[in-house]
Amino acid sequence: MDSKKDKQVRLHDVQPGKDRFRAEVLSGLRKSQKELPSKYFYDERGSHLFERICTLDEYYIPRTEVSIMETYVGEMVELVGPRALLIEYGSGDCNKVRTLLNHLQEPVGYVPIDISREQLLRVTNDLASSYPELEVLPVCADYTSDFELPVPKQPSDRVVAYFPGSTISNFDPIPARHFLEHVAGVCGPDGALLIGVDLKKDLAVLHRAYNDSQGVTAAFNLNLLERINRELNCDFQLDWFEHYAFYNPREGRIEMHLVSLRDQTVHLDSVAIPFARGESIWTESSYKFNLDEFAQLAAAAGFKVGRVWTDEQQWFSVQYLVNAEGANSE
Ligand code: AVJ
Repeated sequence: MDSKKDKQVRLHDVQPGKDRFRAEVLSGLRKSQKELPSKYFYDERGSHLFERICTLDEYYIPRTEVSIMETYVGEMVELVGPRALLIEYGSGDCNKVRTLLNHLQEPVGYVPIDISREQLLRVTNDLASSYPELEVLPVCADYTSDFELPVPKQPSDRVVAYFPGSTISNFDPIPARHFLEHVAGVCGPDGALLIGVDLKKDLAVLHRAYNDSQGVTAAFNLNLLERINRELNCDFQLDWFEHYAFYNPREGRIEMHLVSLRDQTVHLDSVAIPFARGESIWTESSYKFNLDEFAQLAAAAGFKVGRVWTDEQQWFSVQYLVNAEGANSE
């Protein structure tokens, strides 16, 4: 018997189709401030580039979050309790969840959700071999849209969502509230959300994190245009656009843009899209919070902050949110 084959996990695939991609690109490029949704960064190449960003010294998020997870995982799993169903939004390379899985008591299942199909397949097969007892139920989806979650074979005592990496930073305030409301609904009254939240800090540190010296973030940003060229019938000239990222203190967010270096016209099928020199496409926002601001956002979505763990410098936080009305809120 081929035991390797037995461990192959089955992927539940509701990835957004090409039509949706094309429609979102077109409507974004027709706005007066042109924009593209940041979720489309993560094709195969984009996911690789993001993994490289995560190894950069300047990009402090992953190592800070990992150190918080490793220091406090005992307290985290104690709050989660036994027989939990763990749902991860944007599982990426599935590395951070291993810290939790190594300590959780008899988790009944793990549902990683990610938009990057190839990466999801690759990493969930590895994960299933590392945790042969665990039921792994991957879902390829845009988790900002509605889709059905797979049901594990064993009943769970609690549904806990895991949303690391401060991906919540990519949402504008109102969509962020809607997303958290949705997660609160998925977890139910006894459930919880363990979430990584990036904090406000020295502006030079923030600036460097999105303007790394090796240009990996620039390549990650520009790859979005390359992907659009490749997957849609489009003719962006990559060297006529430049990566531009800055902190907007009024809005409390990093903004990433791609700035047109000349007057030019780009075509998507038969649609001509004019660019003036200096005009930008806004490709990503990355909101930074202080603890009060995030507690307010959580409260607006029906969550109560149960516990906050941070690093010594208070650069990053991992937070355990519970249903504000649920049994665990006291
Ligand atoms: C994955 C959304 C947390 O905003 O810091 C990294 C993505 N963009 N470098 C972030 C990103 C540019 C990242 N998040």
